[in-house]
Amino acid sequence: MKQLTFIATMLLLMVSIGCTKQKNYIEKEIVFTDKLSPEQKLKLASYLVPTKQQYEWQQLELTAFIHFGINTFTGREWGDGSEDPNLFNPIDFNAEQWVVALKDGGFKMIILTAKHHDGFCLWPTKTTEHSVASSSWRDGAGDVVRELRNACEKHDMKFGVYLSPWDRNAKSYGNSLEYNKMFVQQLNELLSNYGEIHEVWFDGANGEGPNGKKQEYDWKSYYHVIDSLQPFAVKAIMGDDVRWVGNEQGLGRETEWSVTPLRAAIHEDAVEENKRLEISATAKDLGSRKLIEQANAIYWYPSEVDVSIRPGWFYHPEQDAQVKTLEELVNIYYQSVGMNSVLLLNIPPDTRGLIHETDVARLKQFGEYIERTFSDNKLADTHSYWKAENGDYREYKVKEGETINTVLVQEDIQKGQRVEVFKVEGLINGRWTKLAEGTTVGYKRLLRFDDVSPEMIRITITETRHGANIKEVGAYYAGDYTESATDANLNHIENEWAEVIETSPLTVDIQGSELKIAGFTYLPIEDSESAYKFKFYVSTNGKNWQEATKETEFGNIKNNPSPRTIYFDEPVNARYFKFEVTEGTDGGKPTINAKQIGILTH
Ligand code: FUL
Repeated sequence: MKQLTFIATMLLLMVSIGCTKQKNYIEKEIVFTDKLSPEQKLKLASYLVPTKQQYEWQQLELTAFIHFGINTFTGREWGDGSEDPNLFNPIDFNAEQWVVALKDGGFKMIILTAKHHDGFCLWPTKTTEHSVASSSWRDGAGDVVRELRNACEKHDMKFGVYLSPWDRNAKSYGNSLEYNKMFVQQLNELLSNYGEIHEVWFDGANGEGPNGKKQEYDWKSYYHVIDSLQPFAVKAIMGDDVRWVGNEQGLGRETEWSVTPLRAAIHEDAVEENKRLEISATAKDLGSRKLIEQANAIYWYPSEVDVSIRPGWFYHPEQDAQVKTLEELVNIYYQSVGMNSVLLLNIPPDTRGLIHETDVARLKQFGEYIERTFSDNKLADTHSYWKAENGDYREYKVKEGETINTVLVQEDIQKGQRVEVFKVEGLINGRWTKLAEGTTVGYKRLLRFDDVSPEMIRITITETRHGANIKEVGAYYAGDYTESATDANLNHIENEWAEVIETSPLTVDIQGSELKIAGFTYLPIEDSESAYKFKFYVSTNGKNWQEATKETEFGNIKNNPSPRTIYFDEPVNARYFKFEVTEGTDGGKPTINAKQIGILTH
């Protein structure tokens, strides 16, 4: 830290005497001294740049998540750790099929859930018996991590691991020292035995251990293991190289600064400092001038947008008709890659151990669409690099007769992120017309507008923190989509309980007479507290109730408010159901808050 403060002061001196050679850029972190004025802090912020591995990661643009594990076989989103390892049996498992499908989609890296919150390990770890080694899959000799790693090697795909710190199976969880030892050993195994690892993903979900004991994670030791064994891997989410964008819906920020005072969990004072600045991963503003003025330190901490191609992170057969449409995926692309972020799209393999045919086809469509659109730059001019001060602009000739609806701008982030406002105009019938306006640019910014056929386009850098280094400008035509969204049927009977915003429990006479029911569905209302823990009862007479399912929680529903389906072990005869919410997502008074509740008959 001390050394960085010194560098920051030296750099400032050099900047203020007009010396701006490339070597003056500072990687990853600048600690401000007390004496700096707001202007000086801002100037320093414009000299902050990514590390080599952060820059390489950013250039991948499209990365993929694979959520696969015991939940694939139980239908849950969050397993509770009590699952029988024998449930894991992907009879047609084929990692190469995953890699080829993702390659077709244009993806450059795959991150596998080597261990999710249920603690089940997809490799034969020495740390626990709760792993593939205890399953009948390949007679206990299988290793998902190894097979996926090999397939990635074969197809020139980068590889990363998700290792959940929260472990609902480990007996030691909550006994901080002991569990940290186990976690470090798991990391050691993954990072020593499977070749190069390009990203290590530590999830932020952190629950209570047995007896309500809370686990204190030893982040320092975890990072030490990564830095020693895989120094080129980026550390994501609870790590300090890659930041969670703040939602699981595929939504980037309109104004996305990779330079931010947001402190990652790696820093001991992270909670305190982020509180002082009133920021968190979900904040709208993470890098404005105002924030930088108040900051004690700033980081190159770029955003990663994670979202699933299906409503759930894990595969659920009832979501086969809810695979995101091409249009939805393309919108996500614009909102992530087009908003200075890397996209991390999840594609969950099914119980066969294969990526479902619908998802494979959608990935291919997506890959082709992006390739078709962005390999055809409609600008006639070559893109010379330019340096822009406030108000500077450049004009570019559009190829004759071409229609465009997207403009791309890229900053040379190896010289910092600087643009604060810019505008795009088109010369149409001899008049300059405004087409779009944006705030931050960063590594890549895409702006969309209605179809136009201008003779030229003009990019104006309206405001910049310091001379902006514009590396690339392009104009494209993004064509129509061939298919439209299909509405999933969440209810098998005619009745529908929609917009139920009532005090729990909700008691319902289903249709006036008894029927056989196999399960129920719950669709939360977005942006509002929803049910997290629940009980679901049925009755034939409205007086005597029986619990219809052992399931009692909608895992991860706070961050991913997707439709939930709960199937009972056996169908039951019932005329009434009673849905009781025992805990809400925000810990408030439990209310039903459903957009829709449905009853399943088969
Ligand atoms: C979340 C987890 O709780 C989800 O289950 C999923 O793994 C997602 C990517 O991160 O925080």
